[in-house]
Amino acid sequence: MPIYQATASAPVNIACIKYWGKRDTKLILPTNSSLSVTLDQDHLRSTTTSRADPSFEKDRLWLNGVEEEIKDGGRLATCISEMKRMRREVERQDPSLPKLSSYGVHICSRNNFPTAAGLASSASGFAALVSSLAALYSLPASPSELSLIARQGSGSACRSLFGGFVAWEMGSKPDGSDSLAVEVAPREHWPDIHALICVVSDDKKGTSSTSGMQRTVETSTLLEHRIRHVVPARMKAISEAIRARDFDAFARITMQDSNQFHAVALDTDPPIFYMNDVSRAIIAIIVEYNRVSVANGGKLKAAYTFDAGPNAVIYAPKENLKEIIELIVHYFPQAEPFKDPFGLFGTVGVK
Ligand code: 2P0
Repeated sequence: MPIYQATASAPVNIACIKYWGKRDTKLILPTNSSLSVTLDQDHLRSTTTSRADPSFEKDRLWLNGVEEEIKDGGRLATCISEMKRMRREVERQDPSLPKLSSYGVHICSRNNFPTAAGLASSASGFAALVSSLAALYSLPASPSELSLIARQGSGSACRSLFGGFVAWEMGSKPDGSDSLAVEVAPREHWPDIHALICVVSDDKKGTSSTSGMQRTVETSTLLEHRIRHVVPARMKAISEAIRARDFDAFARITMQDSNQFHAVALDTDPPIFYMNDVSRAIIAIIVEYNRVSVANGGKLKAAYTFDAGPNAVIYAPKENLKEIIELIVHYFPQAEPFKDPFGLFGTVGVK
């Protein structure tokens, strides 16, 4: 009996223009476009193996060794059934192919970063899941086509189908067929940009992104302004900054958009607070670091951004990273770069 099995991996991505809000919660269609950088370090990835076999009675999935329930109509079930639908189409066109779409599939996924890093794993997880099924089923699908499916697992996952600088275009069609990820620039276009992740807390976050963003959609008046009048111009401006490798503009927009995302979280009823005192201290350090540079006739040297939790991600040209880590260690003497599995220029714990 032949073995039908494939393995794929996908990295974490961190948004510069934040996704926050859905116009369709079932199809996961966003209220605004977003843009992220896919982190290319080997140590921040999900790796997923899928196997199809006629003896498998049902689809099953293990995450970090623990079996997860695949609920009917849930996000996992949707992604798996969409991939099987694409496989059926391939089998219809070439009837000599084995009917893998009718077999059960067993999926085993692992994150190589500790949950303690407090990083969202749904983005890399669903991207790796969709990539491994695409390989198993030998689908002739582009990353953008696969992003349509990963999006239905978790919105931000659609951006992890590409490396480098990636936009998730919100689209306008009710069926979501134009709400997909596109490459703005490959990683090699701007290899000088690095990301430093400051682990402020590894607690599970108080308000999940999924429920938090819908509360914002229902109650925030600021969100409407952001969607209509702010994000479209920012998407354009940051894409241009990336193409021109203009770190000053990239940094300014990234920090502005992180600030506005946290402002709409605060504008939610009841309010959502994702940052804590350590997060705000990191903002102060970066603001001052940039102020001194500009006061001396220089440009911005670093950009902070925060997702739905207190951990900071600092984007900076490589030449500034050592200085930034030294600054953080100076203000947080207990901070210690994780030695394993993170290298010095990867993650620093500032708890
Ligand atoms: C982002 N975040 O663009 C934003 C910034 C958090 C803050 O995408 O409901 O886990 O699974 O689509 O993708 C978090 O939202 O939410 C997120 P679902 P997801 O990265």
